[in-house]
Amino acid sequence: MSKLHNDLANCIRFLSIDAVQKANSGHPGMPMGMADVATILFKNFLRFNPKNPNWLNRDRFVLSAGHGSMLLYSALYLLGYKSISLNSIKKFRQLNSICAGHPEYHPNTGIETTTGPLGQGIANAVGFAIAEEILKKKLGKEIINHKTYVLAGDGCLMEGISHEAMSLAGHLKLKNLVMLFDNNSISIDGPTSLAVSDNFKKRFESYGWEYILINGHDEKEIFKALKKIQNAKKPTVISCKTKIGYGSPNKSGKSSSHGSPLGLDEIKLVREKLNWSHKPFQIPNKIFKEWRKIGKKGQSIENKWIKVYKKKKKLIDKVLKNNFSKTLKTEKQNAIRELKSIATRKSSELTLNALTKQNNTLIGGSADLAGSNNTKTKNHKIIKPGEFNGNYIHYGVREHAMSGIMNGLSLHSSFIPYAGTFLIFSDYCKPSIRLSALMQQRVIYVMTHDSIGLGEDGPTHQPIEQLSGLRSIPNLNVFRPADTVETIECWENALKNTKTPSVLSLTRQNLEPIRKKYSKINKSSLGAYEVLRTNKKINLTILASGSEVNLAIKTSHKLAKYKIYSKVISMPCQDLFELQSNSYKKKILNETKIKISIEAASTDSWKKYVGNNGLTFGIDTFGKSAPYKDIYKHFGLTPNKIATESIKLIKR
Ligand SMILES: Cc1ncc(C[n+]2csc(CCOP(=O)(O)OP(=O)(O)O)c2C)c(N)n1
Ligand SMILES: [Mg+2]
Repeated sequence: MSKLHNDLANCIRFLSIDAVQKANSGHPGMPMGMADVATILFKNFLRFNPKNPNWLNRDRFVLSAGHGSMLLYSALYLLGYKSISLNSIKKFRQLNSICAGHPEYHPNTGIETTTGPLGQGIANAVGFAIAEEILKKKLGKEIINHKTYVLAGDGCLMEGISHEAMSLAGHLKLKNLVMLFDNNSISIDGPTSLAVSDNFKKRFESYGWEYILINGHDEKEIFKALKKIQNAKKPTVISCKTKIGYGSPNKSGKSSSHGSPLGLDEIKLVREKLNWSHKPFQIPNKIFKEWRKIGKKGQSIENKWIKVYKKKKKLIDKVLKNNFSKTLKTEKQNAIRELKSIATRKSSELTLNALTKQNNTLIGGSADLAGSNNTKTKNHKIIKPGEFNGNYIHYGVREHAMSGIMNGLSLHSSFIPYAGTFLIFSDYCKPSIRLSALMQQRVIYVMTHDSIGLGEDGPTHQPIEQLSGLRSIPNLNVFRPADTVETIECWENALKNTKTPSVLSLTRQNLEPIRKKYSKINKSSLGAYEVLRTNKKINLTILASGSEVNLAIKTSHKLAKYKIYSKVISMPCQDLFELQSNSYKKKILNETKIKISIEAASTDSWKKYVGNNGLTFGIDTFGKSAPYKDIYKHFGLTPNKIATESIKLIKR
């Protein structure tokens, strides 16, 4: 190993060691083990420009093993990214430091995605690689042609999401995707042999990946492998045999270096062993300059690129432009004219049909339920292995990877990913949905078969607690439209909220139209609004969403016969309702003392609106397998039953 290489790699090692020690928490083992690989990657291969972290054609580097965050922060600082100063490294894991415990996505900083939940970064990287291929087809390879590197550890590869994501990546032949596998055979509980005996070579090759095994501390082997994969024909994994905590006499190769400070005594020994006589956080000028030199080499490459970009700018702007409003307005007018009783999943398909007629950056998909989720329209072109001139992805039965991949598609540049599964299987997507929300990505989850209304498939398929659970995720809009007009409006909201992901909860069963008059206003954007009142003066408020709005209307009319007058509030999005002014909220909620809610799901998220004087009509047990009208009856979700209970409540 050359002295220069050792010096460069040791900068990453000691910044990581010192930051973890100062914070008195964190993970030194991985950065120490992968410093050699990272150094050669950044020095010789990765194309990037710290002066413009957003450069469209940069190589993407994803740290899937997010606990090793100090490796990323050290590299970004050393390379000259403005986002990470030495001071922020000294504040590793402290309040408001960009150097958070695990990397947190911030645009334009070099931190490409939020990682920490193991395996997510792999799916994000697959999303980046797909985005790169699609964009290359749209804009040409002088504009887009870059690699996506993902650093993943044993833990990432144990996670189910890695199997899903890598299998799809192999199938699609994502040749610009490279995994750097930190194959140190150690995780928290000890040697990975406690839990894993996979044959990695066979595993990856069976996915259609190329597998290269190297010594992750051998400068030449690392260089050779990275050089070789520059012209790969399929995704590649470079399996780097490394020593966790490399350089630590007592802790290297052991899980004790994984996730706690090495301790001052041990750090002294590491300094001796690696010949690093510098004080904590001190990088000798000469080596620092070498790192900054590496950071500068991308500038001229980007400058050349900018010249080509400028020539093609008009075309690029045109290709990446979205113009949804006019289309959605026309769709709303059509819906009012036709007033069809259709399922909201069908309403969503009609909306998508209109949206996909024009050029835009929507990328659709489904986890093997295209026909049920109604996510694929006749205008879609399918993305196939090695063929990326399409806009629809058959994700296969891989809900978790699908969601993580959508995060990658969204983070990459201009794409708006949407994809479907059954609402019940949002549980299989949840960790990635949460990250869409945390990263403020406009990812749209089309979740159909959204209640007992799906009928005979029974309780395994009928969501109960999912809506309440999803509503409790911060910065996620959960939409449950009541008819076609609301569905169009909810789609519009999902597209307009560029920093918030959305879940569209849609029915399998047909619904009668609620909104029968055209209004320019997107009423769903208020989160809740009045759809009916049976008298000027009322003594009951009925809140409902989706398929139960019609039930609420029928109940309201029934109650009027007994001279109990009410208003019906359609509440397609609780999250947006929460953002309205106090006076609007009061107008909706405080007109009557007594309120009831109706939603064929867990009543949890309605209690806050209904309060102690009211009743929540819903389902707090598991569903049933039967024709759906029988299930509604079984759970007392009928106008008669709800009216009877409401009369009792009011007369109490
Ligand atoms: C989904 C998920 N489960 C559990 C954890 C907690 N965790 C963090 S690191 C880790 C072990 C990872 O082992 P490996 O990837 O081999 O990292 P190394 O010890 O080699 O640094 C675990 C279980 C996590 N971050 N994410
Ligand atoms: Mg490991």
